[in-house]
Amino acid sequence: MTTLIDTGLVAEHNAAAEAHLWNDYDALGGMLARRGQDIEQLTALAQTFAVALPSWGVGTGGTRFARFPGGGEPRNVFEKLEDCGVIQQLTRATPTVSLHFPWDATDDPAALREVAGRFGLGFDTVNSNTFQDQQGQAQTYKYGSLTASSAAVRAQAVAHNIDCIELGRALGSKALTVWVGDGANFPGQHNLRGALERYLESMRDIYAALPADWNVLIEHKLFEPAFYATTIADWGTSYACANALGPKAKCLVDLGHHAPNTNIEMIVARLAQFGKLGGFHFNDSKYGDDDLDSGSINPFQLFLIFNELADVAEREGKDFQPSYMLDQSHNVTDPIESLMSSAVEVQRAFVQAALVDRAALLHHQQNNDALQSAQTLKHAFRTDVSPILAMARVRAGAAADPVACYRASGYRAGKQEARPAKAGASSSGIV
Ligand code: PSV
Ligand code: MN
Repeated sequence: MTTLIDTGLVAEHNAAAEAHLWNDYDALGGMLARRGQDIEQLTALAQTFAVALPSWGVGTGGTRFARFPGGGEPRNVFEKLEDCGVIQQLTRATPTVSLHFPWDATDDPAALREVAGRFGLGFDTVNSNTFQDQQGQAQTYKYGSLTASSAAVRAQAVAHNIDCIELGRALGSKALTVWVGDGANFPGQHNLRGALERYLESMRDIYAALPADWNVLIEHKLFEPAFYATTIADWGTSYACANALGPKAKCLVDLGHHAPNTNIEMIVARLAQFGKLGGFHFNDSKYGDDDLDSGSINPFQLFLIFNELADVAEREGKDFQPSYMLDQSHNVTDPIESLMSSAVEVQRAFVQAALVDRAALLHHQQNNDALQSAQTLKHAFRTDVSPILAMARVRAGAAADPVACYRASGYRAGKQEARPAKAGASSSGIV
């Protein structure tokens, strides 16, 4: 396997961190033991955690207004894989990459597989893109794609999704994520029911092209770019469509795609209860900005989501395997640093949720003890599991402190020289 950051440097970094890490780990272990929890089991659990990287996330993203490219950005899908390889090497929590077509278009999927394998990476869900026009495309998506009033536009959008399935198949993916920006900007612009009927008709054709062991994940989003009525705006519509399509259709929850204050953990519980929770795009949001770093605004919400996931896992065991992906846009940070810290934040919520004393919680709930129920959750959330996460990384050969180690490696400065920006480079971020 090719290592992108010098392993000697990682070892040196870890050796310098180790004395303090052991002190903190032992202290936390003692505290957890008093609560009847085994730190070693929690560290082993942390090592099972995996979240996929969005290929588009390693480029500097942007807002709707501007993009401020950073130096040394990846200029093609191979360079994106290289950056993802760095994140995986230093965190060991991101073993797969989620590609987006046609941004990551390739006529040689075998080469992609080979390069990814070199960096210890596999491929997660593939994403289609019918929310912008591509060069040379016959029909425009200006007025929608899977829901368009034009049959020719719908056929083009369906064909693109089927191409994505074919590519994904060659890469070893097992699911297609479909997000469409289709909708209306004006009342009366389109018939609300008619648009959803056309969406379902298009999705039936895509569904029919799924291999036997594949899923299609329907991603909802409240608004943007359709500001009046987005066709797949909420989990209810997503659920109804997944249900209408069949067992291989599930719902994907992008945390940033909800109105402020929405109870996302309840959406998670509902979708799981009815067997339709297919996956996540993790990020954070304050107002309508849907792609902030995971856990940067509301880490308690992230914890509460994982608390629901722990509840489902307890009920359903190993059959419950939703896809975990990050989906963020980085306008003011180094994307590699943001993705590493987000992966760690999601892993943190996963481990904190495992600290919840579920028997005590059930007891308090049954006794209608609202205060103690809430305290049981808060007790787990307030526990700083950083030493567990660091120990899990060090034992896996990753970095005790991924961002510090990355900064010390000079990787970005090296890439600034090796990857001079070129005009018309492939889109490496969200613009
Ligand atoms: C849309 O906002 C979204 O969340 C979808 O997942 C897209 O595929 C992704 O962002 C990239 O634009
Ligand atoms: Mn998303």
